[in-house]
Amino acid sequence: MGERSVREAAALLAQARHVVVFTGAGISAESGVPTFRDALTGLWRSFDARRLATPEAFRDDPALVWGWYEWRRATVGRARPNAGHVAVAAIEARAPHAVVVTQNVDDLHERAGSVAPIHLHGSLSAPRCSACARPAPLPAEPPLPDGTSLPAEAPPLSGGAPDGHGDGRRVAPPRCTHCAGPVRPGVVWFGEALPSAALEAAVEAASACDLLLTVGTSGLVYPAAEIPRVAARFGAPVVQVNPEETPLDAVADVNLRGPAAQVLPALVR
Ligand code: BJW
Ligand code: ZN
Repeated sequence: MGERSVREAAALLAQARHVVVFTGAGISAESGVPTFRDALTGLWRSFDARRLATPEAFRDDPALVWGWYEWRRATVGRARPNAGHVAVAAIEARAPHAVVVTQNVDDLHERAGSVAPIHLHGSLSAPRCSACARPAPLPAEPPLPDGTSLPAEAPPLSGGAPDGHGDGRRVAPPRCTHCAGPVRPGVVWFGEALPSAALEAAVEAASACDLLLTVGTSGLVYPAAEIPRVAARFGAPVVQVNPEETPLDAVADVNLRGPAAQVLPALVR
């Protein structure tokens, strides 16, 4: 991460009137929330996240999928916003107009002080009935995460998941109080449409902004990955914060190669 590019990005940010901050799992990584591509730690390592995050997986094995999301909800519940989330809230407070658009299903932006971030992929804390779509209450006590605390010598699990109690992994979803259908996480799975109001608001903000800051996303999952591209197409400079190369390198005017919790605070000093 060159000093010059940090100064350049900070200057772009200071001049911008309409700012969009677009975030992905990488911004929560330093809070201890695994990124999506790293999400399968511990007990979950033998599963494929791309297969778990689908309507088909839930239909075939609701307890497996619900258990995975409950484990993730507990992980997020224990996590705290990091300096990157705090810097995003500072950017929002300073810019005349700012919109945070996140692909994350955690609530760490809100807990850092961001006002009404747009959640393109839903939320871990808004379950609903998979049959009638009515909102369902969250189970009162988030279970303790245990997938990461197992001894390293624990045998890897294969596809046929053992169930039973106390392994913190397979958890039968609650039943809807209206129709008894299985309750599902309020997130957007592969093959499902994004919430249309959220997507429209994000596209509108991106097309009207004069700076888009993209942070901690692999830029691989559509239509969310269009958001920075929309801003660029409408002529806004794009600044990217990511320790790795991504397909968005080609779209970004400034690439800041580093972790969000280090780079973002340097932009608002
Ligand atoms: C750090 C860091 C640090 C690490 N600091 N950075 C066009 C082309 C091809 C395919 C498609 C297409 N359009 C649609 C599709 C299909 C599909 C798709 O995109 N597939 C691609 C994989 C090819 N899209 C869909 O299915 C979408 N729906 C749809 O298109 O519907 C059409 C439809 C219309 C009308 C009716 C019906 C249907 C839905 C996509 C939903 C995605 N859902 C998930 C799961 C959400 C719930 C959950 O969390 O379990 O969303 S998938 C997963 O990916 C999750 C994330 O939000 C999303 C993006 O991931 P993200 O945030 O970028 O994380 P990672 O892990 O990929 O990357 C982390 C990054 O952080 C890395 O770059 C690291 O380097 C970096 N990093 N540490 C900063 N400290
Ligand atoms: Zn129902």
